[in-house]
Amino acid sequence: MRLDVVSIFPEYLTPLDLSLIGKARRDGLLDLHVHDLRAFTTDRHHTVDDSPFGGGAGMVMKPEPWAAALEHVVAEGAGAGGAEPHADVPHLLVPGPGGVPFTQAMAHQLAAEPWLAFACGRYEGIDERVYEHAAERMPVTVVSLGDYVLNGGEVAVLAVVEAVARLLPGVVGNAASLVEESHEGGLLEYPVYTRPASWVDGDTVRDVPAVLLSGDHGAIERWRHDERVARTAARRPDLVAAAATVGGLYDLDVTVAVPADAPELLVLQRACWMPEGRVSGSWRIPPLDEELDDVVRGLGEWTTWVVRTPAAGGAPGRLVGSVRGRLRPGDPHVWESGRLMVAPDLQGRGLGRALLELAEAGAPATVDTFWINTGRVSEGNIRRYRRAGYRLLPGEGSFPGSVDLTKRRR
Ligand code: 6GU
Repeated sequence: MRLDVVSIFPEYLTPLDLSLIGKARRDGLLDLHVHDLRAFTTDRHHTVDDSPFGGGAGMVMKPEPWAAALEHVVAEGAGAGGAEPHADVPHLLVPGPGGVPFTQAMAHQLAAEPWLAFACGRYEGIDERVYEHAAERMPVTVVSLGDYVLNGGEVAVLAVVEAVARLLPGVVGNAASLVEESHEGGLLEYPVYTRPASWVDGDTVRDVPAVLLSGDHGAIERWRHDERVARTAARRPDLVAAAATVGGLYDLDVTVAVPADAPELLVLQRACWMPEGRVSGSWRIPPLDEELDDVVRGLGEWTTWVVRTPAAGGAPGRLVGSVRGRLRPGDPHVWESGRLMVAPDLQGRGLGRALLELAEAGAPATVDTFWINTGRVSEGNIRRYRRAGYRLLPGEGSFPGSVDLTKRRR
């Protein structure tokens, strides 16, 4: 990937020589070029700013040096070729507090591009005509790190480059450490511990949670999942609540399932898969074969969303629907959805469709294929998945008596 950064403080970007990003540069995975905007001025004083038309505080960056700098970047980069062929023009990113929020999903999108350029503004901003000039020549995106104000775009470039570069193949050693992280899958990371198991911290003894020393991998996974859910609810209720805005689910509470939901989930899945068992003549269907322990274990292996009617009179609402999703183990490109269920008395109102969309929305940006499985005899399900854009794969599905369906992510 080629990266160009234009700034009046090129030294601000020197941290990009360090650590994994520096190594990626030395390994030839990142081809980073930093340009001094003042090199593109024509006056003796290398002036890059002037006072704003219409009055007001501060200074505005002049358009001409920016146009010259961008022209230089495009000419140099397009001629470079290099080990990796890239596009004729870069995708220009302009950091600023008025931009679209930079997210992990955007980092994944940018990581797929061959050439990014960054225009670091300072002062009150860059003359608006520079954006018009650039947009006639290349894709332009204004990005913001969050709702606060920095003095210039350089710190944001450090953040964006690090977030993007670490997603490139070969930059971070362990691919599994990428998919497991905070913000992938919509939940924050679980807490981590290392030796000593019992830390004598002055007068206080601080022990690592016993489950982590138990050697019971199922219990450890469940504990970690519960910690992620609890942390997300406490620190980022917006991430849990985001799910609740999906169309068709309004008026219902959507949450990520916890083990306390398992008994109701078990009852609902038995009610929902009973018809399939009757039609197929077999009760050896996983959702009918499970006991409470199996359902609890499933909560550790998948992100499961449950839908409840609103709580009333101190009583929790009724669990009326659920769906679950996960990255296919070992394959960050495939998102598996399953256990889509709607209480029999609420079927036919679009709730199932909304739940499927909810599960798909939980997929991280690495995902390019959605996968789902249903009983071969479940013609209604197959029809509904087809309407949602899935195609039936030929032959036997992943379980006896089942079919697999997939769709490309848009
Ligand atoms: Cl990307 N740039 C600047 N200058 N300030 C910011 C920002 C970016 N994100 C938040 N504040």
